Amino acid sequence: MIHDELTLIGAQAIVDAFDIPGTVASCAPFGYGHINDTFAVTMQVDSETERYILQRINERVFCDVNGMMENIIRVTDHLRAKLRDRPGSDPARETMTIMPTHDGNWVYRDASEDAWRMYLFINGAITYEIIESHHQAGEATKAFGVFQELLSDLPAPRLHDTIPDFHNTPKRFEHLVAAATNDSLNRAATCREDIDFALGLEGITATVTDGMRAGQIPERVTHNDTKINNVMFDNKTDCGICVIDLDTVMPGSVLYDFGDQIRTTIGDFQENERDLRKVSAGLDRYESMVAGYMGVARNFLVPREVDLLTDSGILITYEIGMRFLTDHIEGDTYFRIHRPGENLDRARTQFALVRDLRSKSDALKAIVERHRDA
Ligand code: ADP
Ligand code: GN1
Ligand code: MG
Repeated sequence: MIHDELTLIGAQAIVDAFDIPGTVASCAPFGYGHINDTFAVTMQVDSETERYILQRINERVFCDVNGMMENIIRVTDHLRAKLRDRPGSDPARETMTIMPTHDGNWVYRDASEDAWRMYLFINGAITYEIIESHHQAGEATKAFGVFQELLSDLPAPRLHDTIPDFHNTPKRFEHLVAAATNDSLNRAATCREDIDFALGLEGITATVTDGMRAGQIPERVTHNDTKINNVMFDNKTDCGICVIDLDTVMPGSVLYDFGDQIRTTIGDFQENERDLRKVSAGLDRYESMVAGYMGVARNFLVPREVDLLTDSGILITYEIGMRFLTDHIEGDTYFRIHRPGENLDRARTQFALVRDLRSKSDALKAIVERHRDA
């Protein structure tokens, strides 16, 4: 079944498994995620309506659904308990709420064995593919900073690694080399310059992994997929209210989290932008991002993490560029595409941003220095 093909009848059959009231009034594809199939479901309950998010979990990407859901339950329970103690917070809007099935599970398996889950819809809030102001940039980085801080005392045991080696940049590099060498679809010739660009940066791949191994960069509970459309903004206040898409919350480095925010927030262009002249990092935008993040994270970051904040943006943009390029060469089996060649376009956009960030690195690092101490 493809993403657009969930009929009302099909949706009702799935929704019936969940412990929520009413009948399905509408069900439509929702959002721009690359991995799961997401639908907004409106339930009619007497004369009222209530919305939910229904998702089919991509099990080619998330092989251990139970481990992933266990992580999400532990993380959202912890966030909810801490938010309840914060005056003025509304846990139902500031963290995800998972709806159980009638038989007490977090996932329903349909007749085809597809795995489905249901979240409460966060009303009165929006996600952006491209933000509209520096204010929103600071709000987004702050929201992820608060998320990291609230999870810093998550009790043991260690969370499951939902995707092992997710941010192991050297392994991502090796995967690209293998894909380009095998070249089973004969696509490498169409992107030789892009492959060469990626190969030329091998020297930076281990910046974070080596630092973690050496104990200079702490392992923390991190989100690992902090792109801008994974934070919701309140419609009225324009504040970042809820971090969503918790599938990759697991042990990691805050550097990859801040880096992916740089990648998706520092400019005014789409991830698949073909006009590479538009791919430019804004220094004022970065100032807002760093101010928003450091206002919270200054309390817990170690000096080495602050040193590497700007480099983390270069590193993860490079890493994700390699992942798009690898997927293009291997036949687009991982990231959802909407047109042939989209993964190659996405890779080229990432590499253009890597070039731009590297050329502005001194100015960007000076911004971090200005915000290092309160
Ligand atoms: P993916 O893993 O495919 O990226 P997400 O979980 O990020 O899927 O969901 C895709 C989009 O659906 C998000 O960018 C957001 O716009 C919307 N969304 C997800 N969860 C909710 C929610 N609980 N309330 C409102 N919108 C949501
Ligand atoms: C995927 O799920 P989504 O669309 O938020 C991917 C991220 C990439 C991102 C690139 C589990 O994120 O790692 O950075 O696409 N998620 C997974 O847009 O691979
Ligand atoms: Mg997402």
